[in-house]
Amino acid sequence: MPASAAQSPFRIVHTVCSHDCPDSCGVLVTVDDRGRAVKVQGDPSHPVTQGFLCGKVAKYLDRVYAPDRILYPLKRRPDAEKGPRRRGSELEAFERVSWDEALNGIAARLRETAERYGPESILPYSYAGTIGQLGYGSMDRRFFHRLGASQLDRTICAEAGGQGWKLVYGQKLGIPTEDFKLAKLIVAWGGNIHGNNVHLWPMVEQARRNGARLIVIDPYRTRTAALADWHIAIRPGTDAALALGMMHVIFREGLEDRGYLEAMAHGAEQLYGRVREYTPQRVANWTGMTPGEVEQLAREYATTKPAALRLNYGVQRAENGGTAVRAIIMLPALTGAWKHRGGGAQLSTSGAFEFDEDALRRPDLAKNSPLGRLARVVNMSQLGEALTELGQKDWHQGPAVHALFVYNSNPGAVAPNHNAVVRGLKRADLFTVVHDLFFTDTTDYADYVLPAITFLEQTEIQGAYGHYFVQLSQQAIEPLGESRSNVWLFGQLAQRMGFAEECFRDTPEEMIRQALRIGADGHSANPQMEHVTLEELETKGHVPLAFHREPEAKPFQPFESGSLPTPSGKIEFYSETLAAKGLDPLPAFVAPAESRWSARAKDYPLEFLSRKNDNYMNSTFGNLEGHRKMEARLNQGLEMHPLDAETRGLSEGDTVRVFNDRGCIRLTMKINGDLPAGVVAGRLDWAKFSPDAVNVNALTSERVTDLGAGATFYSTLVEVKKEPEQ
Ligand SMILES: Nc1nc2c(c(=O)[nH]1)N[C@H]1C(S)=C(S)[C@@H](COP(=O)(O)OP(=O)(O)OC[C@H]3O[C@@H](n4cnc5c(=O)[nH]c(N)nc54)[C@H](O)[C@@H]3O)O[C@H]1N2
Ligand SMILES: Nc1nc2c(c(=O)[nH]1)N[C@H]1C(S)=C(S)[C@@H](COP(=O)(O)OP(=O)(O)OC[C@H]3O[C@@H](n4cnc5c(=O)[nH]c(N)nc54)[C@H](O)[C@@H]3O)O[C@H]1N2
Ligand code: SF4
Ligand SMILES: [Mo]
Repeated sequence: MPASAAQSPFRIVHTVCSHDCPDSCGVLVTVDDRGRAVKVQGDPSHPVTQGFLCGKVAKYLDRVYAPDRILYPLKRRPDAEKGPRRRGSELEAFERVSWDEALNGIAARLRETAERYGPESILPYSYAGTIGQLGYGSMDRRFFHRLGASQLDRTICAEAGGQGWKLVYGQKLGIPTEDFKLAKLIVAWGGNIHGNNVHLWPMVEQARRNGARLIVIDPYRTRTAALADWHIAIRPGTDAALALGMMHVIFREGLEDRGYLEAMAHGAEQLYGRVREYTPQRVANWTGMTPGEVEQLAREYATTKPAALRLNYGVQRAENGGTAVRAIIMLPALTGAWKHRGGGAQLSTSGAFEFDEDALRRPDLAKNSPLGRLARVVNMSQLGEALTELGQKDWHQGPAVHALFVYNSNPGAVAPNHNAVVRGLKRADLFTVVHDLFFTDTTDYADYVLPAITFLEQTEIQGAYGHYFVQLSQQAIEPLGESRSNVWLFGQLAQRMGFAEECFRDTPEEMIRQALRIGADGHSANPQMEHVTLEELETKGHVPLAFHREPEAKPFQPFESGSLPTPSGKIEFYSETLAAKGLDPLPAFVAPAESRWSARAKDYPLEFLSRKNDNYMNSTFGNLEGHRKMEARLNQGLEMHPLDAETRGLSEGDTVRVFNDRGCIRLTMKINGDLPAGVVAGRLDWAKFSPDAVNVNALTSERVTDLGAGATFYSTLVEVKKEPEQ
């Protein structure tokens, strides 16, 4: 080692960004000799990270060392009411307690609740604050299974599309991210690549330098759409119609790949019968396109090879989102796009990572719970109902919810039907614990607030939903103050509850070995990870899955040939699984119950998109000044087409009330052509930043998607009126 390196006061630690983003970047953290992180940078050796980070995480030390981080456990003061607090005044509602006091107090209350109402009256609520394998679901699940608490159906993001994908292909695999650079046509369908999945963008740029075209299908002119060769501003919730119309044209013009269909697909004949109804004219009436545009898109898609679809999650936030995803992903099967490297589709690559989740989560512990079985399941996309109506409706068996344990999530901001959620959270008899790093819209209702940590402060193992690399995230710095990881918290609580099972004492290192099924020879026994060792992960930080080890010599082309894990072993256009449930086995377009075609539209005629922010991660980062400033430079407020503004007599800068029968939010008018007439948009922000302590989710509903019972954030009708002058 050169003398200078030996004496360097800095060390560089390989970590992994654990935010809920497809890119799962390798992040190199520079730590000084006092143990303080002084710099973060993208890992240049990671083929997808390519040495850069998004704008949010490039400023990550602002989050790690934010002055308002919660650094010790807190307990609500007896006289402090639950409810929204001004930023900066949250601490007034709490008193500092020791971890001992907090853990004992929580354990006692959980025990009492379980005895009095049954353990299913306790509801854990978590999502993707961290997507590391341990932090997302391990010790926490062990704890709640053993306790007999209700299980949470984690539907808020990806279930509709996930189920749609599995019905057609059996497994969530897709084009390797790096291979998008080989495509000659890229269609971003309901995905904001530039804003939400920025490490795919260099591949798109490279493809375009080689002559590829980029088409974006999105009602909103996102950064990605503004940079596209063709932006199709489709009406929300009409994607299934467009996909079926494209298939109509493809069959009509003989552009399908007969040989591929013969070998790989099930139900092509039936699909042909179905799509005959979807003429370009009818599809144009639904989507707002012209019939000529539907035809042009179908021809360009079917005749350009390789053609890559980047289908992201925008489509499946509509009520018919599961079917829409199903219909769209049939396109590359119909044209044989999977045969060409760089062709096919990508929704998520997560199906490729088969970590040993049962070993991490131990569902078998439910047998040791007072129930002696797995507990009932509550849908997280219906938290408002769960907190206010459960126990009163016969469709949800079991007791009302009397204790709520929130971690990895901020339902006070992100859950649909905000006002119902808040009514539930305000219940004086509801015992609420929140484990987070900041005072959020949810901590304002907590009885205990516990301090959590960032990905710099723990050891983790992580896959990805936007690439094929397993990564080890090493602890770069000590947890700040008394903050602690999810694994530590639930391990400790288990001790206080008197759970004797050995697994509650596992260390993160032991759990990483379990997730990887590390055998006596030091190798993983997981599918596609046979070559993975901890030593290699420690040295390199990232290791590709087996099928992606030699991408040039042996490229991975999913669904090019062979048998699939579907009931027929083929790509399923026609689903016997759905038929057996009495559902339509073929895709069809059904207009959402909240759309311009529904009766509700008489009262609430505008389709409302409650969108994400380019500089936040859902609600995460929304409290940081620097991130707020970056976001403020973009369009904020209520965005509306000039025609809709004119009919309502609204001008730029007016304060307006955006409302429906679920709620109302006041926003400032922004008139622009970034969305079609009839569609308006607002951004997901923290409720506590608005004067009325509500956010866009005051308008969204708890209605769920056709497949997977997911949330329907983008199927929402509203009306907009000028706020009367005071
Ligand atoms: N910067 C940033 N990055 C993120 C996130 C974030 O909040 N900010 N969130 C992360 C998370 S949790 C996820 S799930 C992913 C999501 O990544 P994306 O799927 O890209 O996310 P969305 O922004 O929800 O939706 C994409 C686009 O779909 C459009 N859309 C809405 N309705 C429809 C429709 O009916 N049809 C079509 N074709 N398009 C429609 C929206 O206008 C939006 O621009 O991004 C992750 N990355
Ligand atoms: N209107 C509208 N609503 C939406 C969406 C939308 O597009 N529009 N998007 C939806 C989607 S796609 C999703 S995925 C959900 C996201 O919903 P959530 O997963 O709840 O996402 P975040 O808002 O990022 O909140 C995550 C919280 O976890 C905390 N956290 C981070 N790391 C840790 C940790 O290690 N331990 C603990 N205990 N906490 C941690 C963070 O500080 C943050 O407060 O929101 C949904 N809500
Ligand atoms: S949020 Fe996404 S793009 Fe940004 S650093 Fe994390 S993984 Fe990478
Ligand atoms: Mo998400």
